[in-house]
Amino acid sequence: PQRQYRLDYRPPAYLVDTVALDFDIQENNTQVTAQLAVARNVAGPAGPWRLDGRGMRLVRVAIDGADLAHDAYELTDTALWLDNLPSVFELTIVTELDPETNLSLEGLYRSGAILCTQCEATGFSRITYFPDRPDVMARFTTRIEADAARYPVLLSNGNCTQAGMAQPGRHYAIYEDPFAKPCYLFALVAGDLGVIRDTYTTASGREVALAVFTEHGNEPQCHHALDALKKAMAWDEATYDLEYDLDQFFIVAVGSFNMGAMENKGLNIFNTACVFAHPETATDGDFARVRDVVAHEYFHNYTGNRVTCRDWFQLSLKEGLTVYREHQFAIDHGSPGVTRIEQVRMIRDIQFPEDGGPRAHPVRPDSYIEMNNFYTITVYEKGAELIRMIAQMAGREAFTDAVKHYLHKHDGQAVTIEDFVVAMEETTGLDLAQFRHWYSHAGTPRVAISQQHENNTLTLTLSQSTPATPGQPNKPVFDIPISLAVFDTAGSQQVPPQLVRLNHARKKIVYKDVPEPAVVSALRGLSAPVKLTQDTTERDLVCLMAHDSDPVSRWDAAQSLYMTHLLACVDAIRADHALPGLGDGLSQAITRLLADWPADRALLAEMLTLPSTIQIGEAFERIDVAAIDGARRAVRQQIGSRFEEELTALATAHAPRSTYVFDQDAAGRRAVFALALGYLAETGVEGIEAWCRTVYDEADNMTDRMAALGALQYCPGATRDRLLGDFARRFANEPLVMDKWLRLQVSAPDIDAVAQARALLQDPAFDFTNPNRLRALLGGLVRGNAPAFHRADGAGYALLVDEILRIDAFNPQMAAALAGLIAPWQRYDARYGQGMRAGLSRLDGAELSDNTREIVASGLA
Ligand code: DPP
Ligand code: ZN
Repeated sequence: PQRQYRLDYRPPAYLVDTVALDFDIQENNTQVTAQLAVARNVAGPAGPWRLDGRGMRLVRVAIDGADLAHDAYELTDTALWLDNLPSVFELTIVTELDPETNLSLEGLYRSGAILCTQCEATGFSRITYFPDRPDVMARFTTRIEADAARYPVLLSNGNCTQAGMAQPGRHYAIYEDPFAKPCYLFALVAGDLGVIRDTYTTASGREVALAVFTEHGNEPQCHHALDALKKAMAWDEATYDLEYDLDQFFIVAVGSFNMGAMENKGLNIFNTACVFAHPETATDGDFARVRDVVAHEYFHNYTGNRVTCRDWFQLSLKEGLTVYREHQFAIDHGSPGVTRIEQVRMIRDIQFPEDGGPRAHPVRPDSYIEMNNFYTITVYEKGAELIRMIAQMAGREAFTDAVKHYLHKHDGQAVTIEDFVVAMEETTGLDLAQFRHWYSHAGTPRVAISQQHENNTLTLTLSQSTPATPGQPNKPVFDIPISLAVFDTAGSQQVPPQLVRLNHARKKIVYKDVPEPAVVSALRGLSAPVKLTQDTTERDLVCLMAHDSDPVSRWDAAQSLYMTHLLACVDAIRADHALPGLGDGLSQAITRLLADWPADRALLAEMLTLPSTIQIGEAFERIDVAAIDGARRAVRQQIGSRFEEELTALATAHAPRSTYVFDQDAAGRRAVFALALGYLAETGVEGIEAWCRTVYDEADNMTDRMAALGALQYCPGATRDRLLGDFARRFANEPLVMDKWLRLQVSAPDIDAVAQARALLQDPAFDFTNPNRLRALLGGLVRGNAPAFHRADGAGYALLVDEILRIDAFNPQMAAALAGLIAPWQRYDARYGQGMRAGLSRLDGAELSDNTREIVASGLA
């Protein structure tokens, strides 16, 4: 495996103007004929030309129509090298592939009744020999021919310009994409598909045909996605003046997909999990995710497709910006506070651990072995937070203008993150010289804020430092925007919200005429992706939780209060001491919250949710899985017992009564109900099982059903068994719902979850080639039931390693993602870390894909 370095970038040796692809789809074999109009790139290096290719058979190579003899080119496992080429020529390449046996889910493969493609990052080189790099942009024409009965639907990028019957029993379609694009955006679909259709008229009056395709029978689950697509199209026009640019925009939902979805030009291919949403089979969370992923992929049409990446080190150029746009869209279509809380939680629960572990890498990485290992939460979500910081510093209007300027300046180009930052500076007037460190350096900065208050002068001392990360021992001083406000203890604003730039190691800020006592609200809404320590008192936090003008800050104050108590409980468990009781401040705060419910019920649910076990683990040098899980459960029981009456009243007031609609208010009410039911179940209050049974039996939607089953996870017994059995029978034909069932099968605290997972994996009905199934079962075990996975005898690690080895043989992307779960062994208490490390060593001794080898090596480094 060769490590690629960002600084080794060289422009392509040859440019491809047009590509004509011809797919001849036969029973067990697809023949692809590619005709490329090629010209030497004057800016590129001299010498032979590399075309990438693997996992297929080369049938023919011809230059200007003349076949090349075998000794006129060099063929390796991963490339075709051509030399002594004219400066302008037509290249013909014929390859043969077998999509039926391709389980890697890259290139052309089968998912159920559908033949489909996945080309990002380098799947196109499994279809034909081609310079598989995003800076080679060509105009594609695609002809597909296949059996008319088996594959009545034939789709590719762009506009359909011709279709008809071919030889007896076969038909064809031709698609032309007028926009030059990199090959990673190529897509093809052939299958017997159901469809729902609609149209959208753009701001300038052009009519666009919209459609969502899926295997027959699933059409009723696709309306929400189609609706979301129209919302996204309208939002991008209203927000950024971006109008769709082709005559058609199609989404195809496939069951076997490594990612969530893919933004191929005009033909997005989605994991069914990010398309299907019907009240009976999808939860409120699923509805929101489908809406946001549909929007995300649509937004890529500009941020990604029209302006793309020069090389894969620039991935965040399109992903960070598109996630940011998706976040804005989500905020405009839901509860702004709660939507931001969910984003903050994602950063703290997933990105911070990645940034503090063996896989820490900058938002713009400097090297990689396998690009697919770098579709990470850091590139996506931290990348989006960097954009958000720029937007905060610039102001929303200036930022919007800057994005328009960037898209205009670089339309049709493959560019770099540096080009983006320059475009931001050109329009906003910001100096982002120091800010650029955020892109080049990994790690989560620590910010400390202390306050002194004398004679009505409030002095804040801010300081920063960043721990070393692998390969980057020394960190620079970052430019950190910190949102601050000051309140009095009754919640009146003393200093209005403002953005302070902490661009030195230390900085003092002085506010005059601020009467004592003052309560400082800092890093409001997570204005920068940093970890904050602040000398706030419990009284301050109780005050902010009740009065802060920003709902995210209210929630964050609650999180800090919970965290202090949780950490004390973890310490007590580790020292074998009695648990401390709920303190006065925390009790008061919860009492107040339960006496006066915020109108935004989803916010109430968030404010009553304890920090996750991962979040608690982040506070420790070494993670003690059992102590952390024990502490969190104990605190939930303390709250459940102390507030049983209030929580019962809360649940009663929010119990399901009307028919399901997915809107902010209704979803918030359901979230509060599920939360209260969970507390009561975990506390074991009288009659809870019967209540859950009633909710389950009477539910007209999946959200309430899952609320009942989620609560029953704490109540072993006949009721739980009966309802889980009913659930499995009722939804046996809905794989995505059965994924929820799989998660439930391994998440209850009282069961032998590892044995259960092993049994399910060995069930012949379990499709272990499907990533959604694997994520549900193995992800459900490792993340959803950490104490069971990390059991002392190492059986959890053994199971995971067995599965990684089995999966790596056919789907390296999936196997590598699973290996990432045990890579950060050094973050764990030795009791766990040794077993995780032993698992990595076992992997290290086996034959592995480059993907999985890279992850294992990072863990063992
Ligand atoms: N499908 C992935 C995404 O949209 C990769 N582009 O983020
Ligand atoms: Zn994306």
